[in-house]
Amino acid sequence: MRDAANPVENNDELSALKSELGTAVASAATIAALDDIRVSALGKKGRITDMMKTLGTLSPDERKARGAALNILKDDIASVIDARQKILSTAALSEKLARENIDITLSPRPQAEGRIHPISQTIDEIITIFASMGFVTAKGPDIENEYYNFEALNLPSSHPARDMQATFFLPEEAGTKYKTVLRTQTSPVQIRTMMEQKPPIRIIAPGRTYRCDYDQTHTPMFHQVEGLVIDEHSHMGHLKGCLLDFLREFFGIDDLPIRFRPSYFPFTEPSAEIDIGCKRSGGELKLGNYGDWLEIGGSGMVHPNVLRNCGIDPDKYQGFAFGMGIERIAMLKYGIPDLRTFFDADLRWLKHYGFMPLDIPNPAMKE
Ligand code: 2NM
Repeated sequence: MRDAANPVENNDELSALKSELGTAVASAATIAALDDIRVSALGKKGRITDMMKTLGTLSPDERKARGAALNILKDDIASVIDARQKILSTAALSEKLARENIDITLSPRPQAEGRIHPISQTIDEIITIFASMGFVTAKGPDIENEYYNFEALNLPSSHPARDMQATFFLPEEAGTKYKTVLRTQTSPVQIRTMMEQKPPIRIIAPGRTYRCDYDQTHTPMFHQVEGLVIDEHSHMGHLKGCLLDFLREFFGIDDLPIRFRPSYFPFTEPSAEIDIGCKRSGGELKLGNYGDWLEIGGSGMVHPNVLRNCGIDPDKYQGFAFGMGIERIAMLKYGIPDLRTFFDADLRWLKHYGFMPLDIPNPAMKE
């Protein structure tokens, strides 16, 4: 006898279909595979749907019995598929969560707070511009002795300019001919280079210098860049053109004029003070071709005595040298009003005037 209470189980065809679909559902490994089974059984052209379409050909009694059985089968299969779907989607979620695991115990990476100090930025710019003009950057010790810092530069110990420079002396060492000093300019780097290398020489020496001086416009440590060219034919015209090209590039002003004023340095002859064009109005200073002048550095032809001191024959070789204060040109370019703030280590100041590591070295050099 068939179980009249279970119209699917007591129908061989429907119970076989139910168990076939049940097995297929149980072994579906993915949601996509399960969807295929759902479509093949319950979709528009699915097997159970097809069976329902044939109900119309049956007698009313048969139709009623088979219709009820098919509905039960349809509901059974749908709920088996739903149950499997829940299992598969839970598993898929767990797998995704495991795959996308983030270690929240790691501390977040902080935003970079540091800045490049305007002096470092300015030195980078100076090196970049002079490099494009064929200058190599030379370095030397901050702690020097009086020979390299004075004597070789044509400043004998009797020379009054030695006192002018407010030198820092280090404690004297017994048996040394020359006292140890903090270099008062970067020229000893040029002296060492001339002693070590043969002309042609074309260097700049940017770096720290020290003088015992402290007021609105002087700090005991400051930065200079000095340049030196030694070959057989360089002259004042080359010096002026070289400084003109550098200063126009550095300040990004195409028609910036420069002017040489006669001056005196023991290590150059002739010597010239370098001025650049500017205007002053209402306490404001603006660089450019406006008729007024601002001193920016010193320069000249290297004195024959200096060449001789370095083992270079002044009858064969000659050349020019120049020097500038780095704080000064940085203040002019970046509108920094107070020298002493460079060395206050004030992080708010640095955030305002400092540079990001990837900033273009010189905004005037974009192309
Ligand atoms: C300046 C002004 C003029 C200078 C001279 C030399 C050397 F070593 F070749 F003699 N180096 N730098 C020089 C000349 C520096 O700074 C205001």
